[in-house]
Amino acid sequence: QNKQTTLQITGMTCAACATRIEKGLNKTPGVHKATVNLALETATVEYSEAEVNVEGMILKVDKLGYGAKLKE
Ligand code: 9UX
Repeated sequence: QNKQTTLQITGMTCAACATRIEKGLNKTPGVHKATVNLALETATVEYSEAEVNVEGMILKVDKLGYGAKLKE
């Protein structure tokens, strides 16, 4: 099942941070498409809920050295 969610990201300083997070999320199994908006500090992720969940995405962003939580 395809779903879309938006994460609130913290810790991004420059545009390359956004690219790093995008690449990392896009490499995560089950993520179809991740787009990071540096100005809004968000990541919009299209994913297959059978393969990955929000917790897994947050963990991935955390491993890359940034903070993430589900956007309110
Ligand atoms: Mo820019 Mo971000 O030099 O981890 S890549 S601050």
